[in-house]
Amino acid sequence: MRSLTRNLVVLGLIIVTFTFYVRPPVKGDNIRASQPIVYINPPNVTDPTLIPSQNLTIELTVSNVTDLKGFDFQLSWNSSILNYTSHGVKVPVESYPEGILHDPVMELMNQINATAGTCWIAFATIGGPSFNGSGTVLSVTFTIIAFGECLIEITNSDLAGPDGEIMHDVSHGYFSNIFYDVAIISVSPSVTAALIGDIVEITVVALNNGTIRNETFVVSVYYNSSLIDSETIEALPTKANETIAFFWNTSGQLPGTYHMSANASVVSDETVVNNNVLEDGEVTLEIVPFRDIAVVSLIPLKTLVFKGFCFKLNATAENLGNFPEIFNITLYENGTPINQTQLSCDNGAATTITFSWLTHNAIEYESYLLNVTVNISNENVTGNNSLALDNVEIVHPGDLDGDMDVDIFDVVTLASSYGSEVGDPEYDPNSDVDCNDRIDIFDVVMIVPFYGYEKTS
Ligand SMILES: [Ca+2]
Ligand SMILES: [Ca+2]
Ligand SMILES: [Ca+2]
Ligand SMILES: [Ca+2]
Repeated sequence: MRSLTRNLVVLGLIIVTFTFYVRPPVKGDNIRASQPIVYINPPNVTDPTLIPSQNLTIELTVSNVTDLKGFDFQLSWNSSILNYTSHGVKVPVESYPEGILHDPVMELMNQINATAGTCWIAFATIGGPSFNGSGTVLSVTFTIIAFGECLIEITNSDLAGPDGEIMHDVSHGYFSNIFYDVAIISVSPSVTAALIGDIVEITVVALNNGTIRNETFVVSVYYNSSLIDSETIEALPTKANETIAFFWNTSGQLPGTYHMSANASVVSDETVVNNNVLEDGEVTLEIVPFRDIAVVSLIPLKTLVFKGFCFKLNATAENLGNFPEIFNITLYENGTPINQTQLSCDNGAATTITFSWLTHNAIEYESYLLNVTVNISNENVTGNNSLALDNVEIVHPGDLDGDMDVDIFDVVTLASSYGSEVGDPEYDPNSDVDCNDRIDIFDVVMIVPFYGYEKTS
């Protein structure tokens, strides 16, 4: 039973030792501190900023060794990515305190094949003491000449002591400057301001900023946080960019300022994602101006107009457009402008103005055409800009019934509304001769001088 246990322990040790020594290289290998180990330092160089033309220096290091008298190492690397520049063997420690082996040392092999990407070094201490501890064996400097990844492989590793081979672990190095990165580098709306309903073109430029892989990804463009459209970019080569035109139909949007942005979908293994979104450019949308002022009513305050006396009419204009307007409103007598004023009116609102027509030069018992017209520039609808009062008759002062004389019937007509005011049922605007909204003795007195008039021809 004891013999079986001992045999199992020995077998286990053999398996463990064998595993440590011939274990295939693994990227990012962990280093075992308790065993002698030969490794590349730094073990894992993954750095996308190491672009071609930059240098990389690695070291071959022995750690935790006892009774070391000599070594024989061979390295290999991918020479299409890493181009050998120089190297230095760090023996003995008397010359290189960070190195290994004690003086005197003999160089058995010190050979670089830059084209093949290989290195072979073998040194031994002849007659000197053994080396114990840790130290650098070799430093190699490369010039990076391409994007890619490769192992810096320890293809042979022999550590020799007085008793022969020193068992140890081996850990290869790894280099990569590969990275995957797509980005939006420009978002440009074609205009900074547009009318609602316009089509706004937005030009987006996307970049494959990665090092080795064609990228297929989706570019989406947004106004504020709302999607306008998406498009897939197929197999964009590394370091190439592509320009896409998007078209934003602004129909139905509210007036205001909108922020444009674009987004590139994240590709696999992408690490830099903050450049996948770019907000740039604003578009201010404005309402399409619709301008329309209309004269919607024209109401005379009297139906009979005494020559030489006042005549008033109320004109109401309405703003049927979509923003406030200031405009002229004009009263015409038989096509001749006789009174004009300026009005302001909010959209959707109406304004009433009272026009006075002075009739001193009018001809009695002739008909006049009065017309009120509004004018604004660039108006969308102009057919509603005028209203007319046809056949406005001028009569002799006092002829309240319009029968071409001034007699008792006219006086009786006035008397029937005597004492009334605007708003009273019996108020008759024709009888309010002086247009002061009240029918009183002054109105009577004003027509008395005309009593007895009769048109003769
Ligand atoms: Ca990115
Ligand atoms: Ca109009
Ligand atoms: Ca009369
Ligand atoms: Ca009056």
